[in-house]
Amino acid sequence: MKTVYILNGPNLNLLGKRQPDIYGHETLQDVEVACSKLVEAAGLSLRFLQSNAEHQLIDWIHEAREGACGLIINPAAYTHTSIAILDALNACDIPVFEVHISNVHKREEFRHQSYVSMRADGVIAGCGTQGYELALSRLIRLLG
Ligand code: DHK
Repeated sequence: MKTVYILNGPNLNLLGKRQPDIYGHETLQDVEVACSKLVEAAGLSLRFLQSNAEHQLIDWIHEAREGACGLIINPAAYTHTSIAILDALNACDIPVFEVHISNVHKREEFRHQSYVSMRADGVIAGCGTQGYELALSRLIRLLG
């Protein structure tokens, strides 16, 4: 069975508790449940992961490079700083989508720059946690 990877970066383990005015009230587990339903309906399997550590995200991208049919990533703050994550994504030949829960372009200037966007096939920002489902439905259509 083909596997979709959904990777989440630092502080997203606090989703639902952290700045709900910006990131909403849904937890990361709620997001995983919603994504699982879409992935299962498409006959795919899901690896849904979160880490606060850059090296762990990079190791999972390497894993996805070997075994995944597509990758969705919310790199959180590493979006704006991590050339290492960009390099890891550039080593992947699978479709890559970048998700941000908030509209980063409406926020502080340091959030306007994304290294990951230099590789992503699509970017979704400002659609709340629904952004994960939007990215997934695009990925599933591409794979179809
Ligand atoms: C999440 C974060 O933690 C921030 O560092 C990013 C992103 C935005 C989001 O909107 O999902 O700047």
